[in-house]
Amino acid sequence: MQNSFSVRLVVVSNRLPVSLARDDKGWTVKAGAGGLVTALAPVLMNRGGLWIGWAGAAADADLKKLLGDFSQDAGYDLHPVFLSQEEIGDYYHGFSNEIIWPLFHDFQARCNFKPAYWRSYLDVNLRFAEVTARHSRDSDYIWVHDYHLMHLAFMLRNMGVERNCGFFLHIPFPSPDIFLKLPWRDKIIRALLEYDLVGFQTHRDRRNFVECMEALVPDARHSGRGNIVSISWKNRTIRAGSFPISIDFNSFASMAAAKDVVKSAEEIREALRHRKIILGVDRLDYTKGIPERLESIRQLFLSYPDLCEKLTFVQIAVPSREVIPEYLALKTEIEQLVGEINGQFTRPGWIPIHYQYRSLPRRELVAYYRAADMALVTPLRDGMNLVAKEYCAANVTQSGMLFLSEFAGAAAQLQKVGATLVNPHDVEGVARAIQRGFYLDTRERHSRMAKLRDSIRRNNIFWWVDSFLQAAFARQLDDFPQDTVDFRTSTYE
Ligand code: GDG
Repeated sequence: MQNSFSVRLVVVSNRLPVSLARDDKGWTVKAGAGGLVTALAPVLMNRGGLWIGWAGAAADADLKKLLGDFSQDAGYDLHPVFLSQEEIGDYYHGFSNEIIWPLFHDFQARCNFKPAYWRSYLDVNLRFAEVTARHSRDSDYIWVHDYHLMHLAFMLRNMGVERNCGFFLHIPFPSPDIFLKLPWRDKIIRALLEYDLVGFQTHRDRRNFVECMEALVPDARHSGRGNIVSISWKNRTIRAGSFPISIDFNSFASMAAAKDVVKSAEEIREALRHRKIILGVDRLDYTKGIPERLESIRQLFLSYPDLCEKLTFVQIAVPSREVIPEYLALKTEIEQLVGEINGQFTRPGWIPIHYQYRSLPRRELVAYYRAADMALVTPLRDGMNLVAKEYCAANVTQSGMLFLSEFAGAAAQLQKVGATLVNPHDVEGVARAIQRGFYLDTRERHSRMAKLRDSIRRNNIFWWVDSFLQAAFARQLDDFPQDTVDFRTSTYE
């Protein structure tokens, strides 16, 4: 076993954790604000490390220098991988987002199984592996993220480069009846077995993975039943576990309590005339169930007309993958539905649905979380869903309610601690749940939200990173301040 204290961490993901912009004066680079960067940055700084990923821009001498300067400030190195326009089309939009994304979310009819996509995916995984091999050493731990890079460990091994490698899948892993439709199923399942540790969001995803493996790799044997199972294959031991991802709870809670955010939240409530606010926040993606959610809102006002003028639904849809035609079609569908429902129910001084198609600055998003009386998080399928957790963290008044799809990974953890589970396809059921929520006793609401917040506070993003790396190194680490992680009280779901 490696001594974890001497191990440097190499994170590999499709995108580097920075956002780049270019104007007449040249490039500017800003640190990414996502939960993953927040959680991994202290680990990378503490033990030294690097992050490898596509920069989101074409190769350019200025950009390389800028990333170099940025690395110095960040305290860890960033190594860009450059992709051609064709590779962005075939590997990223094609294989990753027109095959794996729909298939792994159970949308098999949306898959475009184009052989050219597969070849590009292999080429790009090889390029990532080459960059990883060049910039890492034998003793490093390589942590690869997500479905774009399932073949990275396989490529390293083929190149004769031995590294201890872990992989975490941020999206669901499908059951065999769906996975077996993938033309490259054997190669992908075997490529995943080239990792030393394979992490999933939930027990269910891990179980699906093991079932697919049983169907496709008869000489692989597995044992154990807890969070982590052992797999023996080709004289190696591979471990597969569930590690539900989370958020930086304290940062959302303290932002929600900040003066300017309290003021913005109050302004939002005032603009909506202090009616109860139901909130939806998603990337505009067909997995998020936005049309179904809008139908539930229509059903709510049809079934319970007494709630008209008492409730307002706010949907924030963040532009995403706009080059894929299906995403544009979905945008049109949503706009039509919003127009139709508003046309049906609007009264003087009250519009039932407020729809915003844009990305909000983080503080404004948190002000919406704080202002909302209820959050409607109803994906048709989701690896975890961080919006559900962020809403609870920001609900510092503990008066809000979370309605959560039973098909979100977050349901496994949050259903036991106060989330109201709904089936997003059942528009009458969702409408009924909201109506009951509207009249729910204040004390009951407080008690549920307090339990939700407590669970998310304990199982936060630092706990997640730590539990993955503990499994990787088989020991506890000391990368985080002690008050951010409490291992003894945390449980996996
Ligand atoms: C994938 C998996 C898994 C949203 N609107 C705005 C905004 N956001 C931020 C939220 C949240 C993130 O985007 C969305 O995270 P989700 O988890 O909900 O969804 P995916 O993007 O699909 O993420 C998912 C996740 O990976 C992590 O493993 O949970 O299942 O699909 O953090 O805050 N941020 C800002 N403005 C917005 O308008 N600033």
